[in-house]
Amino acid sequence: MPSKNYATLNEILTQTIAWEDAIKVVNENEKLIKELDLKAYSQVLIVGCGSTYYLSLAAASLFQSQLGVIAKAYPSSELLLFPKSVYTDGKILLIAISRSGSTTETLRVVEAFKRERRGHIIVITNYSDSPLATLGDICLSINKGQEKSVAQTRSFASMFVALSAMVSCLEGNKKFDLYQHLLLASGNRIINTYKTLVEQYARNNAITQFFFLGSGSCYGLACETSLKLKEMSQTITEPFHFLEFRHGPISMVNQNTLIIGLISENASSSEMAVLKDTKNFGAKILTVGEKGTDIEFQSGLPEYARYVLYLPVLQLLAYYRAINFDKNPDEPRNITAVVEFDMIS
Ligand code: F1P
Repeated sequence: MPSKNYATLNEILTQTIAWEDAIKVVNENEKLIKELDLKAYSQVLIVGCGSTYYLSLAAASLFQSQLGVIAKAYPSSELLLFPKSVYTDGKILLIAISRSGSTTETLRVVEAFKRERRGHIIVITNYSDSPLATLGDICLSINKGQEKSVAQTRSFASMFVALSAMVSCLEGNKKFDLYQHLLLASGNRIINTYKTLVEQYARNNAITQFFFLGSGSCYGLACETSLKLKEMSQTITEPFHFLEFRHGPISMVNQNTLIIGLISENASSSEMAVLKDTKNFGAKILTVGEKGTDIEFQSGLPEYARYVLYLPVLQLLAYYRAINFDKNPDEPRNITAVVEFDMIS
């Protein structure tokens, strides 16, 4: 058992309160969201840095597959340093995501986008009083997702729920609050049911390298949950798209490898086949998904509404790994909660 009362643990365990807040905030902004005419945009760009870039990856996949718009994710810095490789003619919908609302790259991107009148801006943040929050045509600020810890856990999940609810709202015919009860109850149940299992994996010192596999929206979530493990415990870990793993990375697999598979609904047989290959090379496997997996959601929710359920247990894996190595999960080495700097040009 952890000897100290770390904020990270509390933030992971209580995160469904922040999910609920996210749904409330989207409901409050429903009219403005519904006024957006997606057909009017040449593309939807979703940007952030670090965790919020990975959130953008998951969200872009969700936007394009659910709403049929061209949606792309970029790290904010790419729009600043290589704008021509990103921007297209025509009106753009920019979704800027930042827990703090103060990250320099994201702020500069939004300011330039506004100045150049490229289209409309939606801001997603956890701080309604941040500089970024004032720059959006729509601002979804989920204040209950705020954290004391450096690594994003409940903040990330809360902003992801907001994006999922926004997709629902833009689809027009569904209201995300229909799913609210099931989603929150499933989140709490999954945490309680599986926290001991993930703690066992985290404390297994025979495992020295972790790979997170995910495709579609699960790729962004695989990147994020791998980042959690890296940040909190400095463990060797990388994310990959499922089938990409066979094209080289599988060479890394040995008896000390854990492969974590974020199993999707439609591609599960291909995903399971990749995992079987890695098992033949000695890897241990931990699968997460709606059913037929080691960690089962059993939520009954449509896939687009339940992606957030992958997060809490995999965040806990990172937390317990940090504890196992006697590291402070609240303050990972070498990083700060916000990266602010003077831009050179
Ligand atoms: C982005 C971010 C965090 C990360 C790190 C530095 O912050 O990359 O994801 O944990 O500590 O900043 P934000 O723009 O989402 O506030």
